[in-house]
Amino acid sequence: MSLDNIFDAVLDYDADEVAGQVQAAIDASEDIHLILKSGLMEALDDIGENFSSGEIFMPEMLAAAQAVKAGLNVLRPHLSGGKKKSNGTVVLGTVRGDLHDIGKNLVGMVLEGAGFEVIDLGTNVDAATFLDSATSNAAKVVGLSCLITTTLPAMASTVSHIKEKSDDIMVIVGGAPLNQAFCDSVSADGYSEDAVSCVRLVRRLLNIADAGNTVLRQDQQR
Ligand code: B1M
Repeated sequence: MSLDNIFDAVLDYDADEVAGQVQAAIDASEDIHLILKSGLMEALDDIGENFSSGEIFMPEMLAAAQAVKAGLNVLRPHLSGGKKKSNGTVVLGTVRGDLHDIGKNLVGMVLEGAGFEVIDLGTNVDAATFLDSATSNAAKVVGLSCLITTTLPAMASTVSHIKEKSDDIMVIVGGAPLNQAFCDSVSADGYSEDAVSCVRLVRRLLNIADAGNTVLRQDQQR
């Protein structure tokens, strides 16, 4: 079954095989959400567990991330779609000290699919760079991602820097170590737990009706 093949190829750190298996799954009309969740993300969870238990080390974790990225590149057109970009601009990045970007990239793809212009600043981004980009691009929303608990303070200081300097920019946060309580404690404008709910959050903040896109529709069917 092709989802198992995707999962196995990530655990084999074989980027070409992952890309080929994702394409095969798309060609077989497999649900995009399942390809993402059961194929790519569950494999990364396994990798994380193997890292925690000392079975694998950084090079393997990095190779798995690269394999997943190869799969995401194949999925990208199906996630970001061909919608006209007219819903506004979102500046996105992973906070200072944090190099994880797969979740942030996914959020960006799905936001693009929902019609937002996404300015992706990459990883290890400092507070001033977020603010400068939002100001110069007239973005109303800045999205901060982080994956390790040690970068939660950077998340907090980035939110407060942007809030101190601007009354107009809304700052939203996300990433595995976060929750709504953290969001409230740093006075961010919103938290979402995954890419699909991030689109809903941004739409709500910008008062945009929930028109839905492919990924959102699949999510609503679950
Ligand atoms: Co890292 N790493 N890593 N790692 N890594 C984790 C996060 C870890 C849980 C693994 C483990 O120990 N089990 C652990 C963190 C533990 C902790 O914080 N307490 C960890 C560690 C410790 C580290 C290092 C410190 C290891 C070391 O050096 N000894 C190091 C840190 C480097 C640094 O950042 N300074 C490190 C490095 C790396 C690699 C570079 C090798 C690689 C990242 C490559 C890359 O991203 N380009 C890597 C990887 C791959 C992982 C795991 C295996 C996978 C992460 C991932 O991409 N998940 C991870 C274990 C795991 O997660 N199971 C692990 C898939 C991704 C889609 O999920 O990012 O959560 P996620 O995104 C989700 C949501 O969180 C949400 O939407 C996405 C889904 O739709 N979301 C948002 C994310 N951002 C959002 C923003 C939003 C809204 C929602 O609004 C703006």
